[in-house]
Amino acid sequence: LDKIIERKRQEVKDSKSKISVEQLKDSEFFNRETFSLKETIKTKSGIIAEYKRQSPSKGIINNQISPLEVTSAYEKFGASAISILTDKDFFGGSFNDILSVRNHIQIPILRKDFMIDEYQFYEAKSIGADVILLIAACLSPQQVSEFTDLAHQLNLEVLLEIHTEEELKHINKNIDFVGINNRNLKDFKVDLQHSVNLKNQLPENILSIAESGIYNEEDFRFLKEKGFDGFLMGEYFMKNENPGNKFREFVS
Ligand code: IGP
Repeated sequence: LDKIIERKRQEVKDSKSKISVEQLKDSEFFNRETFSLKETIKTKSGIIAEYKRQSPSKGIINNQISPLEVTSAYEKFGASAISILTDKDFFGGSFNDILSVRNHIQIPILRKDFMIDEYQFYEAKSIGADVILLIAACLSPQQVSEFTDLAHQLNLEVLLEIHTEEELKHINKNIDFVGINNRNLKDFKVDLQHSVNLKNQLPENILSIAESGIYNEEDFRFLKEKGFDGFLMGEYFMKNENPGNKFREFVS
């Protein structure tokens, strides 16, 4: 994670020197009306289905099929939102993975990246995102609070990801969703029971999302029974030749 953050700082520095915030504000998507995951999480399957080409823990997952083909199937078969990785160096993603689908998708898109600088929030808005991820493991509670305010000014919803009891301190009343990562980002181990224990310590009435390592219906049903409102799933769908078909099977 430290390596990713270090690389991300350089990346943001480079982007800032090429494109100013003013230029980002001129993009065709900057002033669009966003879609709300707070709405679709209740009215659809609750699944945030991810387009993920590769990851540090798994290597290449699926680099053959286009974002549009996958995400339009996710939408058609009832996803509450789409998650798209935009990190290039570690996840093989790009802004274009969002840009190429934005005009074709009528549900929220989560820009999945490592947010460490205000500039990235303007960037997220300019490429057509509706929701952004804040990872507690790489931010202070103060940063979470400031970034949440900025995101809300831009009409972006905020998913705060936590994994430890210590990170419960990062939660504030303004964030829109708490995501509990079932996967430890340091050693990549998945532990669903750990997430349930953490969920039981959340403030009441906050929307909760179980993230990662949901690999079968049993995992899904277990987490649903424990009261999670949303489920972020990537690899289970993406490791198939046709992730959209896998999604359809899963929800039917
Ligand atoms: C999806 P999975 O195990 O279903 O592919 O996980 C998603 O939760 C995962 O990609 C993720 C992630 C992250 C990736 C969760 N938090 C933070 C990068 C950064």
